[in-house]
Amino acid sequence: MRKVTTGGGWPAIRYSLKKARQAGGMWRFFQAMRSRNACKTCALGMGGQRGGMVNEAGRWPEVCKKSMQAMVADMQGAITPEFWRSYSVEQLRGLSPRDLENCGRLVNPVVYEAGQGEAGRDETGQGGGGHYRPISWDEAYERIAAKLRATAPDESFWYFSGRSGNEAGFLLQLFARVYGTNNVNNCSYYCHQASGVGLTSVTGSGTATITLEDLDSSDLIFLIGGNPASNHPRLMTTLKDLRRRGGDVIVVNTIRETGLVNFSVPSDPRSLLFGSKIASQYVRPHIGGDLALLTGVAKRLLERGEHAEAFLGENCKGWPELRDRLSATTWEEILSRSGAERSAIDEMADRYARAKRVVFAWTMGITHHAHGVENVQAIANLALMRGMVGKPGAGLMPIRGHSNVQGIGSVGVTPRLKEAVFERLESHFGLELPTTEGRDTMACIEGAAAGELKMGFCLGGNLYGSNPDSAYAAKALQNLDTAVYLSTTLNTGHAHGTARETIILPVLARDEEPQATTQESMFNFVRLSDGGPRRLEGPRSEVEVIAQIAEAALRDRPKGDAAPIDWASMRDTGRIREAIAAIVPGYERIAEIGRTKQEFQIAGRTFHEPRFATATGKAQLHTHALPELAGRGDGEIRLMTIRSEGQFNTVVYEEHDLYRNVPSRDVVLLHPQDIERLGLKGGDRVTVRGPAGALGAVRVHPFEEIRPGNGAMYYPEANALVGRGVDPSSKTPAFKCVVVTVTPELAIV
Ligand SMILES: Nc1nc2c(c(=O)[nH]1)N[C@H]1C(S)=C(S)[C@@H](COP(=O)(O)OP(=O)(O)OC[C@H]3O[C@@H](n4cnc5c(=O)[nH]c(N)nc54)[C@H](O)[C@@H]3O)O[C@H]1N2
Ligand SMILES: Nc1nc2c(c(=O)[nH]1)N[C@H]1C(S)=C(S)[C@@H](COP(=O)(O)OP(=O)(O)OC[C@H]3O[C@@H](n4cnc5c(=O)[nH]c(N)nc54)[C@H](O)[C@@H]3O)O[C@H]1N2
Ligand SMILES: [Mo]
Repeated sequence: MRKVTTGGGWPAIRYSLKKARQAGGMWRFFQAMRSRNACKTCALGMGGQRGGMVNEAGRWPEVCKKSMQAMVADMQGAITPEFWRSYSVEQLRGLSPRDLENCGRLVNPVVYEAGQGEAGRDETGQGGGGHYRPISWDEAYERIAAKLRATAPDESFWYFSGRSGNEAGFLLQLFARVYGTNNVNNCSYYCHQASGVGLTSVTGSGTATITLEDLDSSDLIFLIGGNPASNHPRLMTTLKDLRRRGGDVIVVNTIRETGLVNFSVPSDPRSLLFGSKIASQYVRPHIGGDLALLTGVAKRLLERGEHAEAFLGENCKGWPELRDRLSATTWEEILSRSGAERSAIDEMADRYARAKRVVFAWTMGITHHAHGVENVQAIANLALMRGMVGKPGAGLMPIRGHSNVQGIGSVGVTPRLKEAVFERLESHFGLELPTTEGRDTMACIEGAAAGELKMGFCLGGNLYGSNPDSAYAAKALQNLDTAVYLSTTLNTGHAHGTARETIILPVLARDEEPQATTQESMFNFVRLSDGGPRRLEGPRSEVEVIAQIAEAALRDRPKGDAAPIDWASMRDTGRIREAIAAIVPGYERIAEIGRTKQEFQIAGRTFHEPRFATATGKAQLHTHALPELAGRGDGEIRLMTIRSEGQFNTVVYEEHDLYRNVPSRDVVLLHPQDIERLGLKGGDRVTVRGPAGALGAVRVHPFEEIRPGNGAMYYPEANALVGRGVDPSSKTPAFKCVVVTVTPELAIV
């Protein structure tokens, strides 16, 4: 395979053309890509009323490979009734994520009843030769409603991915609470929850403090623990422009990612031909070493007196404590717990001290740790030390994952509602809502495993595939009486995350919805998706399905207890938006958006002045103890689980990882020094053992780009290894820090 030395570029363009052909021709495909709908993949924000492939600043064309992949997947043909007869659940379990996605679009409600008179089931009634079988919508609704009526509300849980619109998210959480539970959560608990918790503890608001335009006037961006060249390629245009303006990009990443060194922006001829340099400085700490590294940069600024003493005194709380802690922390501790060189830390501090408007951006390399919240707070400390939060062109920017994960959180898909939202929900609808604690995502899986939960309801996503400890997750979900999935395509969750009764309901993608829906970008910008013509007969609108189930399930509630909500009227997304406007602070303008088409910035979240959303109006600094690096024992490797650019989360589109030059996914990426240390050779078959289990027949792939001592494997496959330990503050698993051993497989003679 030819070595790829730049991200993006011609391979990305060739790929677009190939995808267009698969989608039934260029015209059909680009019509779909250009429709007025928010892009389906990441939350950088694209599309909406300005048309597809246009960003919030009006720039066009902004495309990326994965948005094309997602579009082509939605443009597939239907899964036929014949398919369900041919493939048993057992056979579906043998299919790869890619095969399952390629089965086509779900168009019929289907039910699987584990062990119903089938041979081969085990003693728990699972497995065997059972098949999903198509049922009518009416039967599906009645079955679900009957199960809900028979289940105690707190024995149910409700998981949401970040793909659905605000309307479906709001409606389903409302139904779950009226039904009687706060076991409502979203994929954020496995993603950016540490950012939300960390930012709230600093500014009083859990999202980015800047808008997209702010990036265009900044002169330094820190890019920490993320690989936007693959995962948020549109950000690369911004980084390229910043470098052309003479600004700096400091990348902090355990892997030297090709596209963060050099990237060819497809829509820019000069960049496409010659490539654009991205990183001005590239620092590679050990996995989990960021907290110590960031503390080191802060200490250096303090030692040189380059911090903004007046800003810290006027606009922040906790500076004396942080100053004392930085002084007391030794350089020895900082270097040994980060793995960074002193010279690199000094250079970072120098560049930072020279810059005038600085943005700090980060992703999963920061949040997927047992100290994820502390990582985020350390980033905020560093930014506040030079007054870089609370002015234009500077601030804090978690680069979000799913296209509407932030909106789902805003409209109430969290176990605990913000006080204002709780009160307004009650008064707007005249309800009394449950005040129980509500479970986060991992607590739901553990509750299911313990038999405390009986019913799971998932709006999109792949709870099984995204979960650490796959074997445990499968057992937990299989321990449920009923699982309901609202999905567009098949995934491993439908095969392994089966309950005694599993029902899949096929839903429309947002660009097929008969009514408009809304999504919130990571910059707190709400956009309107027009929807569009349905591609296939069968799937239904998410809001319609939710409203029907709510109506059926609550129909027989005794009067006085039943909520006075007219569920049938809630099929109208405009009605739902009126409720959101009345209930969610900052969302008032959503009431009119269907009519005016005026997309808007959510009030109260962007900080261009140093007045924050905390009780005192000041930002809060935090102090931390520096964690020891994990996995330093003999024969141990500190392992991160990561994405390739040819996948979107648990959906794998391509076997090879183009930018990292890795031909297949069944590999462990190790530095040649570690391969030698462990007595292995490139290409060896090995067993990798982690806290949750072992994976066999893994191939050793020599990978110079990773910092020695650390390894990488692909998610979701590697979830067989990842343990269930979570960050105590954000409940996020340490997906990026799994201590493993790698041992050769004995050749079978
Ligand atoms: N193509 C594509 N795009 C996507 C997705 C996808 O699956 N495919 N998923 C979407 C979603 S939901 C999300 S959340 C985002 C995820 O976007 P990213 O966070 O960029 O994705 P990951 O693959 O999890 O990569 C984490 C990066 O962090 C680095 N890293 C790992 N551990 C550490 C560490 O301890 N310290 C530092 N400094 N670096 C570390 C890795 O080398 C890697 O470059 O992408 C979104 N966009
Ligand atoms: N080991 C490890 N585990 C991880 C991670 C990691 O880096 N390492 N990353 C974590 C992260 S950041 C995340 S966000 C989670 C991802 O967790 P999830 O969001 O739960 O998973 P996805 O794979 O994005 O879900 C894909 C499915 O969503 C459905 N879908 C697609 N579009 C729609 C739609 O419009 N409506 C509906 N109803 N369904 C739709 C399709 O059926 C598709 O199969 O995984 C987490 N797990
Ligand atoms: Mo994510």
